[in-house]
Amino acid sequence: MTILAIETAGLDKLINSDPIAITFFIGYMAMLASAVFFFVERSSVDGKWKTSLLVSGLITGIAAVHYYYMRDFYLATGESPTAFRYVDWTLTVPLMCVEFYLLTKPFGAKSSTLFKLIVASLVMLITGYIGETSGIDNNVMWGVLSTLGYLYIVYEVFAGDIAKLAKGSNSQALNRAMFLLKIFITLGWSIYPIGYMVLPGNLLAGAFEVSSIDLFYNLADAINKIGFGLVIYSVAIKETAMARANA
Ligand SMILES: *C/C=C(C)/C=C/C=C(C)/C=C/C1=C(C)CCCC1(C)C
Repeated sequence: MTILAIETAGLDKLINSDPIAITFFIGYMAMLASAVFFFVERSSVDGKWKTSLLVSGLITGIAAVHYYYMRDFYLATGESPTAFRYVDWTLTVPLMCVEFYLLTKPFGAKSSTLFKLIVASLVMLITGYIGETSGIDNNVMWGVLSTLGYLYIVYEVFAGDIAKLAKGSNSQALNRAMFLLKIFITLGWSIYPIGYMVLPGNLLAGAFEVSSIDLFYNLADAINKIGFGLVIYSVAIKETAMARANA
């Protein structure tokens, strides 16, 4: 009886230490804890930084809710929760673009810059979703289209509007944050297309099991959503301390 109930709830997967199920659990708790942290820490920073921390809290909070559902879906079906995943990303990636916008706004960032970043991220995610759900014959082509959207974001941050505006600042804390965010965008975000390539018919099919796509995505989400938020938190704390010292 008990065993049956455990199996029905999908908990046997955890008991048998399924690494994917475990990363869904850890991901959920980590996102929730981070969201609480960023919301509470808003009171330690000044003025405009409160908005940046609010956005960090929203990114991790939205992810926490999606991880809650993704974890259940995975335990119940053993399948990858692709639709939940993409709904999460469609909300959180544009919010990460908002973080770049907020960081560079004091140096003249315009809403058109934010608009371009958001359009590029939507292109990246919509084509990626079609690729993941369209089957073996087409996922390479959609993956390539998605990568164009991704590369455009990388371009904006390294050489486009965001890069030019960040140069206008003489704040050491901001320059350091921009440096770290560039690492997140190039190395951290590149984990996603690598995960995508384990799909059948794609470049890494056979090298990894298809199910490992969720290991890649869960790892990447934890690094990028929480790490990104912490970088912003650290610049907010430093800039607040400086402003208070000069006051
Ligand atoms: C919090 C979620 C984040 C930062 C998600 C980022 C997702 C990507 C950078 C996804 C990129 C993809 C490609 C570049 C090609 C293959 C399809 C995707 C959508 C996995």
